[in-house]
Amino acid sequence: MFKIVTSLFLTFCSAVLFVQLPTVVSAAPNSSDDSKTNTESSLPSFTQGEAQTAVKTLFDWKGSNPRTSKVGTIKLSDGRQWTVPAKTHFQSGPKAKDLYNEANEVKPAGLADVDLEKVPVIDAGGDEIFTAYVFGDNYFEFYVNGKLLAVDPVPMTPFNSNVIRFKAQRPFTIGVMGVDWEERLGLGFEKFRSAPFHQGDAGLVAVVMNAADETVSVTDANWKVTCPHE
Ligand SMILES: [Ca+2]
Repeated sequence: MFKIVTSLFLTFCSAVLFVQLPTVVSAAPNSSDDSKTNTESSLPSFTQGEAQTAVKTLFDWKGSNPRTSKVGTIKLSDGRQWTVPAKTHFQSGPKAKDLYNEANEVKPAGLADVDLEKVPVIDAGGDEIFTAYVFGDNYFEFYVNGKLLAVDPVPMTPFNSNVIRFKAQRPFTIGVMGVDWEERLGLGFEKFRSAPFHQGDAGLVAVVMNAADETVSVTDANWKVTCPHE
């Protein structure tokens, strides 16, 4: 898949990306304790073997390129435990509306075929309307000022994209948690063609437009990224 955020090549971890719009002063969404994140990410952590599977099929896709979307846990050598591939809000969070999703037979030929007026506007605290187009390989959660607005409705396959409309007051911070799903839980590998242990990869691209259809933000080198596990 395409990747325009070069710092987001993931194997067995999730990542949180966030961007501060030009006049934004607030911190990264969902990471109010940045010092803890930075401290933990600077320390090595060790696991051995595959994780224990807790959820065998988070999303059942029977079309082309079906994947398992498993979730599990693995213990670290220091006694802590991680949820792998990541702790998400997939089961509890509001699902983002489909921009393109084979699983729901939503397959527009282009934006001209997308009726944005049917996409509800989520209140993120403000009056200005924005539209975000998001593609995550494989999964994303979209935040504004730390509030979860929507989650990717497809954790692994089929590859899909979404559109999210929201009202906000500038300045605000956009945050996206991206997860590259894995099939060899805890190892970062997936099954790919004939390879049972194929190294995973990841990518995420998002574009945010204002009501005048002008680009407000696009995932680029201005976005910051951290790679937490919990
Ligand atoms: Ca997805």
